Amino acid sequence: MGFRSEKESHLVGDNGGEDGDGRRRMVMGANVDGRRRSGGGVLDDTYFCNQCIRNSGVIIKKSINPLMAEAEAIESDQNVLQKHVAFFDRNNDGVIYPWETFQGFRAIGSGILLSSVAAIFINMGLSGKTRPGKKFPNLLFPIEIKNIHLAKHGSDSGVYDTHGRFVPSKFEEIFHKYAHTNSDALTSDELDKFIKGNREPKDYAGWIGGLSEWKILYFLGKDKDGLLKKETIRAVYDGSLFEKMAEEKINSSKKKHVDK
Ligand SMILES: [Ca+2]
Repeated sequence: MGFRSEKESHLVGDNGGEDGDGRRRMVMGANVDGRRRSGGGVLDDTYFCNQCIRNSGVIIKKSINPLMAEAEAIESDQNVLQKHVAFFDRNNDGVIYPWETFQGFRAIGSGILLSSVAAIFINMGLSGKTRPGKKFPNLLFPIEIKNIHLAKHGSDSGVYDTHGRFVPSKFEEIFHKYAHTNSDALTSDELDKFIKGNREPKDYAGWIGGLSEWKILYFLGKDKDGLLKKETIRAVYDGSLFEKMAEEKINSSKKKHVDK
């Protein structure tokens, strides 16, 4: 039993061939220092997402370049970002108005202040981006769900690709890089490092977007030990967490009513 060094892993894992499960892997051209070339250019390692798989006691690093991540995303659900926000479309008409954002936040247990601030900033911030070609802002600040991928900000994890599709390898990368205390959860400090690690230079709007989203998620989704679990984060990406939280809030209210 043993673990290969990262450099060895690159050499073993990135030159194509078969992985330990006998599946044929196709990898774009690789050179010996672990940096891959595509179309004659050298791409920085940060463009690649590494996924560790355990096999026979050996960790093999599978590196997936953007083209492979794209292919992976196509195979998965194509409307995950739309699903993520659909919970807030309270009347299912494809458009989210500020009062629906407010109602959605209240439904998952947020207070009136947070729900109000979220409704104002989210709708004012995203409405115009989801209405391409419209010269004048709609003062009701509607968010059109079909175009929600256009509102994706920078300095994020890359788990949604530019089309709003879920990229599993980028999701796994969060935990490989930052979940050191528990392999399937992030502590508050680890979450901060993750948020800072995503930042692109001078992308201040992206910094604010990422910080506020993840801090709100941590505030609402952490467990009693202060951990933001992998399954919670996974569920927020497809929006199923919101449905679950709303259900729990209703059940909690019913229980309080019965106990009185
Ligand atoms: Ca609506």
